[in-house]
Order: sequence, then structure tokens, then C-alpha cells
Amino acid sequence: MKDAQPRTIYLKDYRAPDYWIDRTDLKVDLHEGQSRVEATLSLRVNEAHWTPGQPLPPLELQGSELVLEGAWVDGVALGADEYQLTEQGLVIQAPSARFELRTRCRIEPQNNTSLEGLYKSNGMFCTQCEAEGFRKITYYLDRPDVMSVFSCRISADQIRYPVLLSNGNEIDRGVLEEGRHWVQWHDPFPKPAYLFALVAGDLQHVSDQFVTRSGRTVTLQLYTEPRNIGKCDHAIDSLKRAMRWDEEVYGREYDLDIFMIVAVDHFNMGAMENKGLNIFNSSCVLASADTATDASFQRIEAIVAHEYFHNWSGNRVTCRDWFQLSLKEGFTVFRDAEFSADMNSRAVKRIEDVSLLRTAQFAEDAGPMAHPVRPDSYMEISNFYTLTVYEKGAEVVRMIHRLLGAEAFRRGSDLYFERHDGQAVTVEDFVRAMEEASGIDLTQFRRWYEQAGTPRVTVSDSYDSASGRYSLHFSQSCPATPGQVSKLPFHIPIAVGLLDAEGHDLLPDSTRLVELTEAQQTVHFEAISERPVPSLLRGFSAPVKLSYDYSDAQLAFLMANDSDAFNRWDASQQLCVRVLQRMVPQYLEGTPLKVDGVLTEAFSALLRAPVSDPAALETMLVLPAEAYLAEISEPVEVEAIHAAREALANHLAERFAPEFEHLYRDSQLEGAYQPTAEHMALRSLKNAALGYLARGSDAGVELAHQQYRAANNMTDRFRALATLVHCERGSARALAKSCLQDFYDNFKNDPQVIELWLSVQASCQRDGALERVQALMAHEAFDAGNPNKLRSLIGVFCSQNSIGFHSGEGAGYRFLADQVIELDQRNPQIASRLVTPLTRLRKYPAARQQQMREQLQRIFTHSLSPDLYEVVSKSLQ
Ligand code: 0A1
Ligand code: ZN
Repeated sequence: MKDAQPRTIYLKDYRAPDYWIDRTDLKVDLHEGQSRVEATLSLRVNEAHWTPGQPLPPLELQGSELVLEGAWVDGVALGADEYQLTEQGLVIQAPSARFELRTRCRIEPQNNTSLEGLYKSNGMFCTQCEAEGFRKITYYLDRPDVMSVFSCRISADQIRYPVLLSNGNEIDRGVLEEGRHWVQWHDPFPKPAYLFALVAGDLQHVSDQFVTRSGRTVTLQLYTEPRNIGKCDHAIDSLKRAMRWDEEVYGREYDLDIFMIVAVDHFNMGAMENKGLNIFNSSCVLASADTATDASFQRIEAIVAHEYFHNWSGNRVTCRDWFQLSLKEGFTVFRDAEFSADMNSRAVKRIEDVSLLRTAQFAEDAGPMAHPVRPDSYMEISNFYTLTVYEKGAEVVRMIHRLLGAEAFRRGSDLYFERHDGQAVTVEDFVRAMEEASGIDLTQFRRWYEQAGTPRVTVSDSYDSASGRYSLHFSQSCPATPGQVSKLPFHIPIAVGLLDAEGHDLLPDSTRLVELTEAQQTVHFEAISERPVPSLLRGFSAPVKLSYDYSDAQLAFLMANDSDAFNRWDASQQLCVRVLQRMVPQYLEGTPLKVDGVLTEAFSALLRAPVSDPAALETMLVLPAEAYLAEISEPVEVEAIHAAREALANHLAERFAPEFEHLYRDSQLEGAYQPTAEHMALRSLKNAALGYLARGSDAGVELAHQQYRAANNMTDRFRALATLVHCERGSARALAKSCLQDFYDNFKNDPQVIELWLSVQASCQRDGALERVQALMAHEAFDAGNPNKLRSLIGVFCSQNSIGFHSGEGAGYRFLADQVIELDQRNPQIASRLVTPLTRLRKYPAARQQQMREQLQRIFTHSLSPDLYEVVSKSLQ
């Protein structure tokens, strides 16, 4: 905690370090009270900053919450006047251009509640060093451009901690007195400190093997607490698929003899790509049919792949500084998205990713923390692990892929990996490799990395029947964002299709890629035999807000006919949004809510057609989320949006009860649970139908109850439970209550299932939501020290339960502020993430905005961590 305003760090101030660390040898002696870390660093002055004969620059090592016991230079102990301890760390004068520094520090991992550095989770020791956690383990040049060869000797009590892991290969082990033992690890690949990891615990593991394409056998191990050993298979299978895919698609092979994953229950993020020793949030790696939903099976596959892919995009080639974070994250998200698309339904994966981007990243880009994919300043880097850096960053790489084509893109990635292997580089290095390999000029394209905000593209058209010329007129603009008032035009790839009256593609290769580079631009299509309906931004070819003045009938037409599956879905969403947006003023005026007939007709066509792709159909049956409707509204009328969405869903439920009944019956699966794409699609369709059936009749409610009781897997059980909990019908009330109790009784010992149980209650919008959440905070199932529990209960309530969060004259805002103030003392990273819903204040009508502001101001009166200080101060500006 700091009282003074945290310092702002600027990209323009980047300077290479004064010293390099060629070798880092750690001895970590773990105890229940004070643990000891001895670090021996082989230092070498950076000759770019020093000429022989000149005085050597001081060595300034970062350190935080460390107690220094001693320091030795080339074996000689430093006297008290030979070093300085500052707020940032340890400063010493170097004796020569090369020297060895040894430090010994005491730390108390058991009291580390920030979950950054070395800490304890359920009795095991583990680490999280990205971005700047290593400085809580020892004094170091804790920056990603300092790459070092690490070895690590861990010693601990043999009974409590039989398993001792670190990066690289185990090279030796032995026993000590007093029931202690030690293991020595060595990682031959130079790496920055943020990729260091250590684990000590009473763990079991499953083991498997992977033979690389060059014939090397790699041991794969997944470590967990013994009670979870039956939940490892899916992650191991996913890992093997990811390893094969990266060889086939990117030509990347794994490089060590062993790859380990460890599951921990207390983790701030999803997972971490430490070299050879990935550490995962349990919820992102452990799964079984009885305890994990299809969504979590898919999430695990994606995250296991993501962390594995980092071995090349992040570890072998790393970031020069944290402004370059998207270099590894945007690229790796693009890689994992393509992997998931190849393993499952490509269209559905794209729809899911775009929904997230449009709902949450667009909101971020329009909020007080908006920043470019490559930010140019930050106070606290932990605040920049954002949807903009990850998801928009992935969209930027996707656009490069589209502009270059798959082959040139692969040449570009080969060049990038080959040229920069073992280096810490920049986004510019990545873009340049892509340019050189393809011959395509990306000068203007680079603005995607530099300019924040979501570009708007407005399209109109004209058709000259005499000449057969069809023209699309584009104009682009980008709203101001903090620190960036005016923007230059972006280079925007827009995939365009043209449909004839029968719904067939008119263009030769069905889709043409239009490249916008000007603020205003017209594109012509010749020899077009009739006035077409344009299908714009196919596959969401750029992260923009595109508008074209479609009629309702044209949207229904695209929804039924577009050859691009993504755009069929998008047309259905746009039509729903239209209808919902017409209902919002009806609600505000107190007139009855009316559903436009054209939507009913479109749904009728959809539900009457034979089901060719169950997964795609399901995506169309899910109405736009309230959060998305909020993102595209200004001001956000929370109750009106909710009422409109409910009215539309109820209308569809009543109107199409027989169709939903058929879908439900026809999507039943026989036999044991399988997490295959095909089965998941059928389950998701069946459960979407169930949601409508339960809205529509008491018989539907009973069906949900039956499904809950008969389910042989967590997807069906949980979806039935959620249906009952969210159902407004009176008959659902008692059933929801008894099923929630039954669910708890059955799964109370399984934290991942209890996260689901908390989240389904937190998102229930019925009256009294805040009181229910507060009651759950006092429940034995809740643990304020566990980020997953905080996210499932408080995070879900504040971000997904709009009625609950915004009701009660600001009671929800006060509640969130109270939680955040308290949490900031223990875990600043989570506090600053949890506060996000309050930072959206400018979207709301004046009275709510004022109430939200008051709570932000109240938070700001406290002594805040840099994390929370940055977010709150920027939101109040
Ligand atoms: N690099 C990881 C995510 C991660 C980032 C920061 C963390 O602690 C502050 C932890 C994990 C990834 O992209 O998966
Ligand atoms: Zn990542």
C-alpha cells in the first residue's frame, strides 16, 4: 500500500538494463514460518551503456517485502555502508564489469495473500511471477529483457512436501537431516524472471508421453492434490492435441524433455506459462463428466493450448518490456483460437469470441481505462492484462493473417521465431517479420497497435442497373479515448459478400476482401446482374462497429441465406437487437411491449428448417446478452433492457412451444457422457430449448426438474439447475430451492462445482439479489481469500446481474465499494479487477452515475494499492 500517487511508466522512456544476469542460481529453503532464498547472480555490465575506464553504473535490483539477511560480492560480505535499501529494492556499487552477487533473504509465503511471488495454496507452496512477482522472492533485475539461465535447489520437509518442482530438468536430489530433502532443477533456456516457477507440496500426478515430430519423447505430467487425480485426463489429452497442432500448423516443436502442469486452487488469473512448469488455476485444468460442464471442458482445452503455445510465442521469444505484452498475448490468443476452431466448430468459436469482444472489450475501449493494444503508459502493469491486449490483440493478428493469407503468414511466423529465438523483442519486430516475409506494407496497419478505441464504419450503397455496377461507400471514424483526441484512419480489412434474390453468392469466390485505408472510400463491383443484399464484415474480419441501414426483411433474409455462418448469426443478433431496442422506449413510456412480427417469422423459419448444424442453431436461439445490449446503449436503461429481453424470450417460448419440445426430444443423447464437439452441440441445443420450455409452462419447469434428477453429467445437471433458478414461474421456486440444496449437499467438497453453485445464484435477477449474495458471503462455501469464489459470487453479481447490482438506490454500488476497499488490503490485483462495473459509470443516467461516482470517491479516500489507485483515479477523471 502506498499513500503517495504511484509513478507512471512510459514506453518512450524504455532503456535497456545497465547489467545482464547470465546465470541465476537459487536456493530456496521452505519452512512453515520464515523461508529463505539465497540467490547467486552472475552479473555483466551492459557494454552499450558503459565504456571501459568510466565508472560503472550502480546496480539497482528490485525487491519487495523481503528481509535482507546478507549480501556478498565475489564471495566477500558487504558492510552496511556498501549497499542501500530503497523503496524499490537494493542498490550496490559494482566492483567490476563482471562479478557475482549473492544475497540471502527471508520471506513469509504463508502470509502472502496477494498471490503474487511465492505463496501458499491449500498447504502447497507455489509461485506466480508474471509480471513483477519475482521481486517478492529475491532482489533481481525483474524485467523481461533480462534473460538468464536459472537453476533452483528447493529444500523442504519430506513428509509435507514430497514433491519439489521447478523449471527445466531435475538434475539431482538428496535427503537432509530433520526429515528434510532437496531437489535441484536446471533450465537450459535463458528466460526472464517472470517465467520462473517453483512448487512444493503433497501432490499426485498423472503421466503420459508425447513423441515429437523429430522423434524425441517428452514426458507429460499433471500434478494435483490427491483428491483431484481423477480429473486430469481431459487436460492431458488437450495438451497432446495442442503439441501436435503446433507442429503441424506452425512447425513448432517442444524443446525440453519434460512438460509439467500443476493445478492450484488459489490463483489470480487462469494459468501461467512458466517454462516447462505451467501453473494453472484448478478451474482451468481439472474436469470430469460429473463435475465439469461442456463449457469448462472447452475452456480447459483452450487454456491448456494457450499456455503450451506460449512456449514459443512468449518464452523462446519474449517481450522486451511490458508495453509489448500483446506481442505474446495477442499472438497466443490468436493461436489458441485457431486451435479451438480446428478442434471444434469454427463458426461457433468465432461467435463466442466475437460476443466477448463486442460485449466486454468494446466496453473497455469506450471506458476510462481505454488503451491501445500496445499501451504507451501505465501505473501498474497488472491492470493491463486486459481484453484489449489479449482479445483485440488477437484480432489484430487475425487481420494480419487475413491480409497476408495463410501461407505468407506462416512464412512470417517462421521468420519471426527464427530471427528472434532467445531474444526479448517488440511488436515492431513481429510486424516487420510479417512484412518482410510477405512483401506487404503494414505501415498504416500499425495504427491498430497505437490508437485506442473501437473504429466505426458506416456503409451505404448504390446500384446502377444499366452498367451492372454496384458500389459500396464506406466512411470510418474512431471516437476519442483518454489521451487520444483525434485518430488517423485505420487499415481495415472488410470481407464482403453479395447475395442475389435467391440468397446465392454473386461474387466469383463468394467473398472479396475490401481494404479500407481512407476516411471515406468507395468500392465498385462490376457485372452485378441485380441489386444485391450486401453481407458485410464476414467472419467479423475487423474489430469495428459497422453499420449499414438494413431493413428488417433484409436481416431476416441474411439470417436464412448468408453462406457465411458467422454473418447468419450476426444477422439474427442484429434483428433481435432492433426489436429489443424498439421495446425499450415502450417500457419507459409504460406502454405494452410489442414483438415485431418479422422476428417471429424469422424464428419460425429457423425452427421449421431441418437441423443441419445444432451448434450453430443454438447460437441463434440465445438472445443478445443484457451486457451487450448495455454496451450498445447510451444511456443504459437497465430495467427496460431486462424487461424487453424477458418479454421477447417469453414471447418466443409461448409462440414456439411445440418446436422447442421437438428440439428438446430430438437432441437427447444415449449412453455415457462424451465431451466431443458433436455431443456438446446437441447438449447445448437441448438445454437452450429447455430454457424456453421452462419459461413457457409448468410442464417445462417439471421437465427441467426431471433433467436435473436424471442427468448423468454436469452440463445437463447444471443447465437444469440454472433453468430452475432463473425461471420466473411460481412453480419453479420451490424446485429451485430444493435442487440448490441437493446440489450443494452432493458437491460441497468440490470447489469447482461450488463456484458454479455460487455463480448461478449470483446471476439470479429475482428481487432480493443483493441480500442473497450477502447471505452467501456468510455461507461456509464462500472464502474471501480465494479469487475464484470472489469472482463467482461478487464478480458475477456485479457484472452479470444488472437488475440486482443497479437496484436499491445504489446499495449494489456501496456493496461493491465495501468489498473492494477491504480486498485491496489483501489482494490488489483482484480488487482492481472487481471494481470494473463501477468504472462504467458514464454509461448510466445521471442519478445512477452520481451514485456510482460517490462510491468511487469513497474508495479513493482510502490508502490504495497502485493497482486500485490507477483504475479508480482514471475513472474519476
Ligand atoms: N501470461 C498468462 C496470464 C497471467 C498473467 C498475469 C498473472 O499474474 C498477474 C498470471 C497469469 C497467460 O496469458 O496465460
Ligand atoms: Zn497468455
